[in-house]
Amino acid sequence: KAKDLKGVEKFVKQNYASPNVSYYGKEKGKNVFIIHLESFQQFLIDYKVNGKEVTPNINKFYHDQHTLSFDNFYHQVAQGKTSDAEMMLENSLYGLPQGSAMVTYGGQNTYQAAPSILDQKGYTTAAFHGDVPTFWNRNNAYKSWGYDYFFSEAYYKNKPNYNIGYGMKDKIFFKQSIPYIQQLPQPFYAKLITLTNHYPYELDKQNTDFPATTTGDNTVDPYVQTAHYLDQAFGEFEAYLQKSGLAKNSVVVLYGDHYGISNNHRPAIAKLLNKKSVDKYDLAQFQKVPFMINGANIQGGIDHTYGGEIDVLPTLLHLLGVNNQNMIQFGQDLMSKDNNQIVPFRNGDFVSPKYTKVGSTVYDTKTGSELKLNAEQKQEVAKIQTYVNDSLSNSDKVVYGDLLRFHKLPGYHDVNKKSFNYNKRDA
Ligand code: GP9
Ligand code: MN
Repeated sequence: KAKDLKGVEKFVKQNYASPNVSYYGKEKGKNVFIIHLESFQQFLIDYKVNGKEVTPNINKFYHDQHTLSFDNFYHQVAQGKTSDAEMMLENSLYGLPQGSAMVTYGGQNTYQAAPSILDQKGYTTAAFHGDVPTFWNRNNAYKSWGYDYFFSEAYYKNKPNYNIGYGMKDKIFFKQSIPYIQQLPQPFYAKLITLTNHYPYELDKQNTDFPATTTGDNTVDPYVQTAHYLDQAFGEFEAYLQKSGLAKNSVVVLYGDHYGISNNHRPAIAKLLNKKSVDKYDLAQFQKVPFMINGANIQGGIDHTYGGEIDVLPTLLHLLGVNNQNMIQFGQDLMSKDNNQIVPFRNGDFVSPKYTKVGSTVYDTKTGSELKLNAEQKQEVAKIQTYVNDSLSNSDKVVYGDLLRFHKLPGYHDVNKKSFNYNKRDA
């Protein structure tokens, strides 16, 4: 019901983080590339096997003088995995406690998502992914989010050796996406979702030129090999962006959607991190994924702000000079001085600069030691917990109740889902 929106609006307003003047509108009108790095964890950055960097191209991008890179950025997905990440990135709404919001509510709900917001600022919007369009209900959710185009499997030439593991190989995917990108009227917002670095981390012989790790866990050890392949694929795409001149008038966002190595592999994780063992604190910190924004007008560097996927949309909108003050978004601009640096996980756990809470245990984020809370600390933790719970439950209210259909945004009109057709038409 419309009145359910009132409480949600109040929460969002109270937690609005105003833009940072040194970033607001800095990349106004630029093209945007969102590059979704499948199962890519932060620990891979600058990680070496036998003295060799796993991801030299991504590392170079990470340290570029025009890349703002976050090293305390966490994925916040639950069962919806990739789809939860997409939901957060494009809507600043959380996935659901069970299942996938994109599957259950992607088609029917009203959204005020990145593609439709930018579309109404003159952008062309397109999503690229080498899988079938029905996976995670993308074909319906993307219409609700306002994507003009969705280039999925049928748009890509396929041969038997083009696939490995989960689907189309990333190098082929990027290469074949280029002709479509070249046809997009500028400015555009383009999201490219990679796939090869997906469990079970399979690669063909010709691409296996990188050593596996030697933890002895067969599920874990090939992970760096597919990550290395993904890095090469990104390197080739980045080279195209430079050569074509697109890099100069584009913002390139890189992010990892979720963990690749699940918590079931503790002994292997310990070996990878060069530790004797890992506890719940270590596993919480192991949920870090990369988040980087590159743009010609961005003064780069490594930023230690604590944040997560829910924060990407407000951050990006401010960088593009889009006012989100009246929008229902649950994240906060990571560049904002008002940012509260609380990272809620879907199960109610959280990370903040001071406290990391896992189940009923609270750790000191800086040292990793378990805390016996004094009265003052108890109060601080309770306050953070209230924010976490309210943030998740208000977001859920929006999704379950389809509340955005009642939320009128000045200067914005609802998406006409019927105006999109993602079927491939023969040329
Ligand atoms: C499927 C791909 C994988 O198209 O995006 O999703 P995941 O299994 O990582 O959630
Ligand atoms: Mn994924």
